[in-house]
Amino acid sequence: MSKPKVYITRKIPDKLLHPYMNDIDFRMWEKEGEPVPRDVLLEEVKDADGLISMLSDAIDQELLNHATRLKISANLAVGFDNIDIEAAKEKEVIITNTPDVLTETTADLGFALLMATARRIVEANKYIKNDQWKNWAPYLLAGSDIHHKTIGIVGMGRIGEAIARRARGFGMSVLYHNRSRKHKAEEELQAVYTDFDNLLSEADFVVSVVPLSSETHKMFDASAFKKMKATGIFINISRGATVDEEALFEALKTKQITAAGLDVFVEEPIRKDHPLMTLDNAVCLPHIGSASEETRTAMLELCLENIVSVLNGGKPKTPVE
Ligand code: 8YV
Repeated sequence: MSKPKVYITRKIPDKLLHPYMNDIDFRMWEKEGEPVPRDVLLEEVKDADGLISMLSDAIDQELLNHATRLKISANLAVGFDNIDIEAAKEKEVIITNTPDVLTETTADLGFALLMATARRIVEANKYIKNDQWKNWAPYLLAGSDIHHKTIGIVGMGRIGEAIARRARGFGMSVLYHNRSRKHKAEEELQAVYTDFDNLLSEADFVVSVVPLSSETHKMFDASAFKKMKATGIFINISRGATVDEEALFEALKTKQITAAGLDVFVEEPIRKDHPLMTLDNAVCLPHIGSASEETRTAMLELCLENIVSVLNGGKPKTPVE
């Protein structure tokens, strides 16, 4: 009997595959600098039993129609907005994600953006390297304090809670908004539930960690930014499409809000000439929330465990249900 085939849509280290190579025929897209072309992916899934996909791969009806042997698609992310879950269910393709293993790393990055924007780290780095540091002045590159300020977390899931824990370590007050109340976070982290509008107007730092859905699409729009403090800082580590980027650009350009730290964008990779790229008060990152060596390895190992279990007739460890 031939081995089952698993296709991986990006290059990953061979050493992660070694434990399974006797039983599985792994194929992957080897070119690091470019994503797998859609026609190649559609061809590869035709005889694949398993797939490891990334957020930028659309696992949609068309792909699922091509993938007649596919039993499982393991998404290398906690989010799965790139996947047509209903279509996968209909085709009886199991979808898995990578919750928990990336929680703390992604919260670290959220906090890194918060600190970088509040203390103007990127501007300061550019300033010194551009040889602009000729004198010391009392308010040279003065930012805003972080400690003892108020953070407003929109989306109090696992990552939201991990951010709240960090914020408490900085002596911050924590406000949150979520579909449902989180009693554990309220008791253990003194997180205070509030409605969205109040969070926007009270928080010094507004952090979006909310999953993308029809309700959260563009929830940070012109009216949301108007409600924020002029000293307010907006951080987005969830999905670009939770934000109206034109409205955010206007709010930053006109100093309606002070700064933004953005790890995610409506279109990824974002274009170099995108208006947000022109602003000194926007710190922008290429979607690296979970990108530590340790966490990306843990995420890949989890994808592989899910695939091996399903191909051996077992249950996936972290199914999307
Ligand atoms: C992804 C993310 O892991 O987990 C998510 O939902 O947004 C990131 O951590 C990364 O973009 C790789 O797909």
